[in-house]
Amino acid sequence: DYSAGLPDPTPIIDEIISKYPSKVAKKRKKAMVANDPEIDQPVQANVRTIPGIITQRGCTYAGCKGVVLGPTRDIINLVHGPIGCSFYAWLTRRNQTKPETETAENYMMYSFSTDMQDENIVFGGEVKLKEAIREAYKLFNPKAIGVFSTCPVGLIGDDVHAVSRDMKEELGINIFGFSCEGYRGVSQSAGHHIANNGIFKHVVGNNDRPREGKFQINLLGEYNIGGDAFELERLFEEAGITLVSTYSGNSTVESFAYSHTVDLNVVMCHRSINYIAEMMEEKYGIPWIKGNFIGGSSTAKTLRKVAEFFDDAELIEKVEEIIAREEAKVEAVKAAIKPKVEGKLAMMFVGGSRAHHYQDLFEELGMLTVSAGYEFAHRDDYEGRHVIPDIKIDADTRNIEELTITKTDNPELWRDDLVAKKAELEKKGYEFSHYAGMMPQMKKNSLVIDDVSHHETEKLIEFYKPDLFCAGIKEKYVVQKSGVPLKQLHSYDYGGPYAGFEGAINFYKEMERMLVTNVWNLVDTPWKSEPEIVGSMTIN
Ligand code: CFM
Ligand code: HCA
Repeated sequence: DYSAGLPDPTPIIDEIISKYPSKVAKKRKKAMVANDPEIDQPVQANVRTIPGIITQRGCTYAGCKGVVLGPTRDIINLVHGPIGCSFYAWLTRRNQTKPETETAENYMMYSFSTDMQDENIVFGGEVKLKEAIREAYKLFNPKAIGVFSTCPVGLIGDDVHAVSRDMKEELGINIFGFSCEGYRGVSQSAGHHIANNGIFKHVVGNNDRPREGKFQINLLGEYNIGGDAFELERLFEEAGITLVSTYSGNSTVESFAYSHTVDLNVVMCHRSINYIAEMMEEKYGIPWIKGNFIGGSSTAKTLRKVAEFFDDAELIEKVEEIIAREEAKVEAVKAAIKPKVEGKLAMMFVGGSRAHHYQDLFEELGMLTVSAGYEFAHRDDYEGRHVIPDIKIDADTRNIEELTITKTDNPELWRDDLVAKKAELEKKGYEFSHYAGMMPQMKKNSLVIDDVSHHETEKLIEFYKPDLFCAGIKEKYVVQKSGVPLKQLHSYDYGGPYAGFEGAINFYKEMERMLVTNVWNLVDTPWKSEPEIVGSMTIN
């Protein structure tokens, strides 16, 4: 019972790292912080995982191909590499899409790969890549093809950019490559950056179509996992806000090409897409604000922020009407479920934004987050500083292409009016580009851990005996075998949507289903009652 406050977790940290060799212990300790929301404390983040430690992290290719470009339906995402890299990045994330018509381009049900073989590793794979591009073009006649590099591509030196340029010229469609080899960064994060730079360079700004609608926004960092984006689209549409493009849930590259014509960017997952927001601001004068649609009150707050930006009486009234109606539904379900789950303890170790955003939902239910961390976020995501990312080169991406952003040459497109509006609102105390991180929101003495390891996960469960652990598929069954239910905050365990008002209702019900049950008390590890089988192995 932590109702009187959480205990200082320093002894827990010390015990966790006591199993490590001293050099490793020293390094891991820097990634663990006893939180104090009142003070700024550094947390080690975005550094290489120590070899030998079982991490939750994925690779740079996963961040580029799977995460950022994966949900975009009208581009052929061709993976240059062994077949497994393409197969395992194919819709496992549960990103949904809804083409405008039955015949509209949608390649998401296909998995494209050059299926690299030993021969290509020895003699080079560029010829095979060209043939694959020609074949895809002939079969599907797409408007764009993206080529994604897997580890072997960088190791053998195939030039996906030169191949893409040649094929673009030969076929006359937009073809571009990504140097997103899995090993390029320390995690998925480098892949986000590479993807953002590539889309910005090759797609954004290709179509200066005239404005449509009075209030135009892009939603950045919303990937339509389990249908989240559909729920948000519903709200924007009713409010009369035109959602020009989403990066990249339920998206098209066609819409990316004119996404620079909006008035405002609303950034949901800051970690994966902040680069696009910053580049659009620098080149086109489009301001961005941080938003969060996880939780009923966060959704209401973000909708109000958007309406406030447009400063239009009719819009503000409409948004308030939607909030009042939807919040009544949310409140009714919450009132029924909250008493059953209040005071329960949660832990969450996921990605680069959900481990923070989902804390809002738990807070709404009166649950306490005792420990949390990201897999691959950067310090700003934890500490909540004002973010000015280096958009030219990032140390963690090493050989990333240099991308120099300058104010657009076309004066029509540089939005002086928006820049002036932003300045005016800033004077009123309105915060732009400000990102409130995870730590200022978490309770005193909660334990923040970056890139948590398998050993640390087991220890945390022993210490805190949480009622719920939130992570991904690799953690799920290990945690459940220790008698603690695990909710996947990546794929939502086949559920969702969890964003917006309807999403909050779905999530509350899911918490009731998972937490108000005795089944977990009945689970015991088999080795407690049966002796461990100690085998011997003979190698002939
Ligand atoms: Fe952003 Fe995401 Fe996440 Fe992410 Fe991911 Fe994901 Fe995630 Mo899995 S973009 S950082 S790289 S919110 S795929 S939709 S669930 S780790 S917390
Ligand atoms: C990724 C994708 C992932 C993995 C989820 C998990 C996702 O990082 O490559 O480990 O369960 O959301 O699908 O984050």
